[in-house]
Amino acid sequence: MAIAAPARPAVPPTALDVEAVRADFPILGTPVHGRRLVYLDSAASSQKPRQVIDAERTFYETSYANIHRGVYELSARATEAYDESRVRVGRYLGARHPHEIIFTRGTTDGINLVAQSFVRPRLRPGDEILITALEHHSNIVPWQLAAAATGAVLRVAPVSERGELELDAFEALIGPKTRFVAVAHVSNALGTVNPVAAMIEMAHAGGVPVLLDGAQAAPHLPVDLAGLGADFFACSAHKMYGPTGIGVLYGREELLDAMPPVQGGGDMIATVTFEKSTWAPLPAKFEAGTPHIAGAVGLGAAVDYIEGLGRDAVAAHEHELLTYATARLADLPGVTVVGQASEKASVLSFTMSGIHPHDIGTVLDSVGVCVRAGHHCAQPLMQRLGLVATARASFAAYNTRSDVDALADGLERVRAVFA
Ligand code: 7TS
Repeated sequence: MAIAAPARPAVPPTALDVEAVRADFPILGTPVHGRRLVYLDSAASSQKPRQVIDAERTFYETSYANIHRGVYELSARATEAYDESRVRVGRYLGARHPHEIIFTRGTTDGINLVAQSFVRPRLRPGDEILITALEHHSNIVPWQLAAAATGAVLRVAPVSERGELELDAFEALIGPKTRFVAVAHVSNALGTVNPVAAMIEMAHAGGVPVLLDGAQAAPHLPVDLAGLGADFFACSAHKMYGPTGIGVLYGREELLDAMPPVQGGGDMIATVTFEKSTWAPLPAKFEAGTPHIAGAVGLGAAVDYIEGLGRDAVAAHEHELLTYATARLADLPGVTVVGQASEKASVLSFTMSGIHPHDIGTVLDSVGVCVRAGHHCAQPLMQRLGLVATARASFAAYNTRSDVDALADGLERVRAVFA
């Protein structure tokens, strides 16, 4: 859920039973440096609940075989589990059809697939690809590669000091040469939630298709892709309580149907001769080779897990934590919150005067608090804000107010160490 500008709140009721949620995550019982683990780096990767770990283990123990290998019962069971996950993920993201869900290695893989298969063949010298100033490198570099190969140009919509997209400037950059728009739904570095519905409408008014980088949206916000009218959406299971090595590319059926495969191999063909091959229908066309079968099963369990908690309850809980954390950090001398968008999700970036973010991260680690420090794979955004790096706390369903208190106490210690 997007949130309004934070103020110190009263303790609100939450529909989420956080202690029950925490009990689902075995790793949270593991001490770090002899301290209780306070994991505040879920934007980089979330921890995994027993339900996901068990789903993968049970799959390997009872149903594992290669898929689409037909005649024997075990392969049929594995195939069914794999296909069933696609149905669940499609429902979770609001796809019209399960075959609009392509299993990939993750967000990066999905964006590169669209860049190579959909965008690059459509680019001529002087054509434009429009992104924004707050993109992750995964939503910058694939477009630079496509532009370099074709003579196209990358255009960048500006963001304000507060870390909000300048929507008028974005709209003004959509012109007759714009061939594609690619934007983060939620910024990983600042937590800004972009007004993607309006952005898609603006792009479509100019006849331009839109890809949403959904890496930080899929775990935290209700996402309805058919309702939004997004043309493509990419996300990663590992940020959604699921396994590493698997993600999803959603594409509208008509677009995916018209796109050539980028990898050739087993499973993606209809017929092969030495003269010519023809392609399997969606989604197999884009899933060459043996896929991450157990990963897909784990991802299916992960979306079931989030839906079991209730997506609105999770979003409300994270909203409350972000509001509380923003207020706690505002009380600490020398701490500046970076990114003050009116709509934010689950990410709190900050700096401390005179102390490098890596030093903040190292001292916090010594007291069991995990945060990310660095440019967050968003170097152009850091440059825009006149920074080299920030420290970043990010929240998930298993975090609590006492995690935020541990962060604030840890920052007092950082101050004392460097005083
Ligand atoms: N896009 C966004 C918005 C992201 O946050 C990330 C990963 C990616 C793309 C790439 O995802 P991947 O799964 O393909 O690697 N973001 C982060 C982060 O914020 N810290 O570590 C990884």
